[in-house]
Amino acid sequence: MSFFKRLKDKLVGNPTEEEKVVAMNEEEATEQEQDDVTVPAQIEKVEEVSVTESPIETEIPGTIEDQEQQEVAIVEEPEVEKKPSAWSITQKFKAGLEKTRNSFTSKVNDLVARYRKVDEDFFEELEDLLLQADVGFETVMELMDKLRFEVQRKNIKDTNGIQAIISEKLVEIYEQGEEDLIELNMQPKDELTVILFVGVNGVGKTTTIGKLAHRLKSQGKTVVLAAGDTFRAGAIDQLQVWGDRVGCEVIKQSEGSDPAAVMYDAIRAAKNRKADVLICDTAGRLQNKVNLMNELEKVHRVISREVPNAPHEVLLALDATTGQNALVQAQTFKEATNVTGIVLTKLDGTAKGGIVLAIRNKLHIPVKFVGLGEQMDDLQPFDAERYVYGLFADGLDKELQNNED
Ligand SMILES: Nc1nc2c(ncn2[C@@H]2O[C@H](COP(=O)(O)OP(=O)(O)OP(=O)(O)O)[C@@H](O)[C@H]2O)c(=O)[nH]1
Ligand SMILES: [Mg+2]
Repeated sequence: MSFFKRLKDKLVGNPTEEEKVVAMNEEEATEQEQDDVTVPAQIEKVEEVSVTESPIETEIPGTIEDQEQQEVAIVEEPEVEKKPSAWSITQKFKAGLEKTRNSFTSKVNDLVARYRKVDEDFFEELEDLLLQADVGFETVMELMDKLRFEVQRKNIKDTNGIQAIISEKLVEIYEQGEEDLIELNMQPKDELTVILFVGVNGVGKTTTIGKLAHRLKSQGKTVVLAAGDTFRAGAIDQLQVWGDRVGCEVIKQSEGSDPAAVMYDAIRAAKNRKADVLICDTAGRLQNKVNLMNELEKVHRVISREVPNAPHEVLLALDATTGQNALVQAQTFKEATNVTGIVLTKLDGTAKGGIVLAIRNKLHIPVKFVGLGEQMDDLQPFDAERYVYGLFADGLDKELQNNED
């Protein structure tokens, strides 16, 4: 099967007529929320959209109310599995990667227009652009080798369509091997799965816990949250707000208490309630790094003593907007705990979304989820095809149309 056929199947899926209507309604709702964005339901109709204001920088009046209404609706029907259509998930990646696309892809387009012919100078400039987008040195080198080889093999002379080849090769690089690790390591039915979140302060741990709890709840799971950040004032309340919003019980003690004791309580409570998943929040800031790492070790120890083989996931939250610094943080945490996956938050807030590829290549820890915005359903499992589509949406729309079967 050709790359584009595969890509199209993945991005658009095979929606039933009913799903198409649902997708269109969802997209209309999004349009109303975002006001200035047009999101057509059919790939053939995708047009260039106007620049959306970033949710980080702007508060749209009414958004909070709208959000609350949506949340109430979700809390009322927790048992119903609302499976979003493939295309609506694709659109989330497209929206979340808008900053990167506007910065990186417009430069690539500019390059293509200036060069027309593929030659060594073109490759060198492209290499620079990829490095600027934080893709990471090794990945860029690997990609450039693949591109040169492909261009030679297919005897490609002009730069038209080079975005499509870059997309294909990026997916190829990302998908080498570790695909299966993206799924969360969930325990069989009737057994408790424990997920521990770690990361420095402000990266988005607590917010991501809320979003993940919402995600798991909408899959019909019972989720309990453990307020393990007893250090920062307000952290416990923040988790409680998420618990109320999503409809999950939050196990907590007073500020300043021992986080390991909170975990102990939370595990007992989760077992008593026959919960499917316990998600544990932790502090991102302590007096010093040694304290932070010691605390994590202790928390880890208590969890694994109470539940065999737990924690089943240790998810490290990294803030995509911190660029290469995120890689340094990851190294530190990797040394202190057995990190099983990364959640890359705030991908929507950076123009250097290439960091996903650098993390994968440098750390060999799978990026399990990406944060594409601040709404409850803006946490998505990482998906190389959708990510690449987010980078090159406009160029790829044309290719996908040309490859109609
Ligand atoms: N735009 C955007 N903002 C996000 C995302 N994830 C988290 N945030 C925001 O990042 C800020 C910090 O998030 P928190 O969840 O409080 O971070 P934390 O890691 O728990 O921080 P500490 O509790 O201080 O350790 C909040 O304003 C979130 O709304 C995301 O994917 N996109
Ligand atoms: Mg927090």
